[in-house]
Amino acid sequence: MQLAGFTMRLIEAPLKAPFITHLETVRKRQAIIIEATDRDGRTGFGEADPFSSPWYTGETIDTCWRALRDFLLPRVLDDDLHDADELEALTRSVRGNRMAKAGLSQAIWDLYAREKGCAIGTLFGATRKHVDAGAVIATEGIDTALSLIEQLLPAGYKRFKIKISRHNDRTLLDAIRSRFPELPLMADANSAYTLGDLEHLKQLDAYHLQMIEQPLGETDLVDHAKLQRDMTTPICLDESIRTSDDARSALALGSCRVIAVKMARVGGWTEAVRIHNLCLVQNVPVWCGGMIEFGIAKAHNIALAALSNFTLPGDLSPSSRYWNEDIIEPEITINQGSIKVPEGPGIGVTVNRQALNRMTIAKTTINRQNV
Ligand code: OSB
Ligand code: MG
Repeated sequence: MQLAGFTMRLIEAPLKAPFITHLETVRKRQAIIIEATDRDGRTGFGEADPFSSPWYTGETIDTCWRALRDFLLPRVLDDDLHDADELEALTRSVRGNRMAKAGLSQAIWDLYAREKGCAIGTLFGATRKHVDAGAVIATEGIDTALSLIEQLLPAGYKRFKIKISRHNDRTLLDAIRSRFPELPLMADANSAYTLGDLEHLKQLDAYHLQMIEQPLGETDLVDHAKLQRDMTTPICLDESIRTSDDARSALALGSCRVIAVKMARVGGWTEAVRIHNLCLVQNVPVWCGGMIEFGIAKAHNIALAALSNFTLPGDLSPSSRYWNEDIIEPEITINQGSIKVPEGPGIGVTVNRQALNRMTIAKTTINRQNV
């Protein structure tokens, strides 16, 4: 590939409803849209999805913007990137900043796939034509949670994930299980517990959850292994898996039986696929995690979830779940709990430039000559 430059846009839009966890309430979402352009004028799009404050990972919109503008994009434009596969090695000298790297990785791979005229997932061995949709319930109050589940049921979501914490877990799960005894249900704790809560956590086995996501510390592997030995509910790791080395360690220690793969958390396509492949050979199922993302990252996620070991429904929902208007055309839709994997070149959807411009609050362009 012959890169000409990048345009970064900071966008912002309100969520239809607040996204509430015990760590933070998100009301409006910002993201960094990265557009990579080659010398033939073709473009590829990526989306970096840190939050405005560092509640989920240590990165923020500000750190990401600077990592991209000052280090990652100049590094890529300084060198000749012949093949998208070289991106990882080229940016290895920039430590961490995985959410920034994920946005860049998406832009480069989308452009590369468009140059080749193929759907992005096929570059990584994706085969699925449809992926299962999963809903995330992140609200406050039991009645709100129950009515939201009720409201989402007709769309056919293949699983529901409820955010829990130490103070609401039992009452919330009791209420859901008495109203929906057979609902395919899992819970995400976002590190709300410690191993000191072992006896309490063992009681959650009674709710036959598909899994419990990240119950303990956000970098822990050892305590999760102890907890998994004492719980029948499978543990799924989210925050603790930042790299394929983390995944390898977690599987060696027995810290989990499932892994949530998030491109944003692990630095992009290459590392996400590496974790997928590692889990595949060890017979550990994975699913595709969400970041309350806009359509560009969502399209990348759908393409990723089309790989064979994504056997569990992920946090994949239609554009209309969180947004009044998305930045892609056509928007992502759900049909009987299923989302069609776009077949066109790259991520297979087009950026709606009018919508993108309306949401843009900052913009910068870095071309090869002004590096
Ligand atoms: O912990 O899985 C999480 C969203 C943002 C940050 C962290 C998490 C989430 C989700 C996914 O739960 C929500 C979604 O995109 O549908
Ligand atoms: Mg999670």
